[in-house]
Amino acid sequence: MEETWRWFGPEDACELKHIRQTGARGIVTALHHIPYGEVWTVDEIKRRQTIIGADPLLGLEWRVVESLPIHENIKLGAGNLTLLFDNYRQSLRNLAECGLKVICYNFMPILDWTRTELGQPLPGGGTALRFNLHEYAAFDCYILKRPGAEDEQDSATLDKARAWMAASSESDREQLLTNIMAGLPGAYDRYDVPGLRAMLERYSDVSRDQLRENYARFLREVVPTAEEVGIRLCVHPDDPPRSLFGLDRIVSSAEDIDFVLSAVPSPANGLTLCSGSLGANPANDVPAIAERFADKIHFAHLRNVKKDPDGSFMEADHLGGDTDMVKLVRVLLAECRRRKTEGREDWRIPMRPDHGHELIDDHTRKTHPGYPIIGRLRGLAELRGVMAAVTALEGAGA
Ligand code: DNO
Ligand code: MN
Repeated sequence: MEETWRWFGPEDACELKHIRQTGARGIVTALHHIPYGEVWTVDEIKRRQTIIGADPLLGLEWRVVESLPIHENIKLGAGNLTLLFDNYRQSLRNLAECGLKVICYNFMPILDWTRTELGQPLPGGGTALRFNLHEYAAFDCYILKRPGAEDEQDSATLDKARAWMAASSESDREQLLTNIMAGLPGAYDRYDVPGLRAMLERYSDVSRDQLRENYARFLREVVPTAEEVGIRLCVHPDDPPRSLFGLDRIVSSAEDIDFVLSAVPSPANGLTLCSGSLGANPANDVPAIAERFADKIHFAHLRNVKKDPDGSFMEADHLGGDTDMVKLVRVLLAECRRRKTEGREDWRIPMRPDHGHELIDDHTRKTHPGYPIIGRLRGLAELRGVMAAVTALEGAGA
């Protein structure tokens, strides 16, 4: 696999020279400053490429776009969609013209990855990201006060949620909102409580079937263009893979992925295999999902989670959670080998360590939540070891 590293752009406290020191050479980034729905121009794309390639000694190259975001109106099926589809197709053409072929996106309504806790202490002083069901429930039922939210929780969770509310200060509740919004990639994007309520209201009459249809329509509109220009689109699964705040999430299981890939069958319609996102649902057997959809995996996010019985989970060491990472890497490397034998140009699936713990002095740098340098470096180093061992045992060339 090709080692890559997510970089949030020139404002990222993780600098390009740091990335080179991790050993990764492929850059995963996006033009986060361009508002959702607008065209990524060739000029803007090239400007970013120039920055990434400025120091030839580093040998870095922009390899994966994460993400080319989908405007909320496309998910809602509302407003002037013709313009939004035209713009998305134009961005794809422009990216292809600049040599960018792997484009990750997601179809999560309103939010991106969602956690309630960004600094769960680890032995020795590091911290991890965590999703606590009772804190999520406290926010949904008693801060957001979403009608019907209490009916979705069992009584033990509601008791814990009420206890959390009783013990929390105004600033704890403000922090919970900040934590829930932390996954939005624009760094400064976030909704306040009234803003989130207003967005949820817009989704109130979008059923799960309608959301699926809106997604299928998006695929019908853009996949043919992607295929024509040689782009491999790859959807990132929902994180966590469950509905949140009454919003359906439709890329959470093997059945959902099958729906997406079958909606418009094409090599351009593929998957970002995110082991941490899929792995947060106990019904998902991540290596089996990877095996089933191997041919359509265009990008891999490797990380691990440790689940609690109530639906809470925390981000574990990359090799230490509930997903058998060695098994997963074997599946992915077998697919790389298979493609190589077929002479496919996409045989080296790009992978990146997805999220990492905040370790040692990571807290001194203002990196994006979930994306500290040392924690990810540890993850990449461990995964590199697994990849090297599997390659040595099962065949070179991947
Ligand atoms: C979570 C992360 C996400 C992901 C975006 C992709 O697992 O990888 O931030 O990058 O949702 O669109
Ligand atoms: Mn991911």
